[in-house]
Amino acid sequence: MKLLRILILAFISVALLMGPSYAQEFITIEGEVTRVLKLSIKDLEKYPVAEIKIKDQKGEEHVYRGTALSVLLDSAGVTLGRNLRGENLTKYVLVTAVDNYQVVYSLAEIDPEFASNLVLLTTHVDGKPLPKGEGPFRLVNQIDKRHARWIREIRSIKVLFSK
Ligand SMILES: Nc1nc2c(c(=O)[nH]1)N[C@H]1C(S)=C(S)[C@@H](COP(=O)(O)O)O[C@H]1N2
Ligand SMILES: [Mo]
Repeated sequence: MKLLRILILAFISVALLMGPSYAQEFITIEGEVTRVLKLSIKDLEKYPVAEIKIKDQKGEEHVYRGTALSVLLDSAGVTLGRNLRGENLTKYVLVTAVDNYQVVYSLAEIDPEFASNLVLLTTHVDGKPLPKGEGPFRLVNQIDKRHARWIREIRSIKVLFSK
């Protein structure tokens, strides 16, 4: 009986250490980039951390942690900052999830030199990895009052020209 208890405890500990099992473990950043990025949660740890403390749709406050999307796009060579002008301003970011849900952001609303919005590629909420069905990656942003663009289970992030 004691052995069984130890086995069950060991199993639970291993399951907790492994974290949630996701439908997809990585995302790609592609399209109008100079370098395609394929990122897992581990890869994202190499980038600077940013947090947003914000209410969810139910009005409950949470701390979302991840990396600013602008930092990742910059690392993929996307036109931001001084290069975000002229025809580059017609580029948009198409985000696709595992369930084929899609949302669009414009580059200008992601770029901190343009907008005071923070668009965060999150991996953690309240100190824990995003739950199954939500993670490993979810976009959260400061500005939207409705959270329909807080896209869960992201599969790809594509930068595209609108013409
Ligand atoms: N992948 C994916 N993300 C999604 C959706 C979806 O259908 N699929 N629905 C969106 C909508 S319409 C809302 S309101 C929020 C709801 O977030 P919640 O489930 O955390 O409350 O998730 C958004 N993210
Ligand atoms: Mo929604």
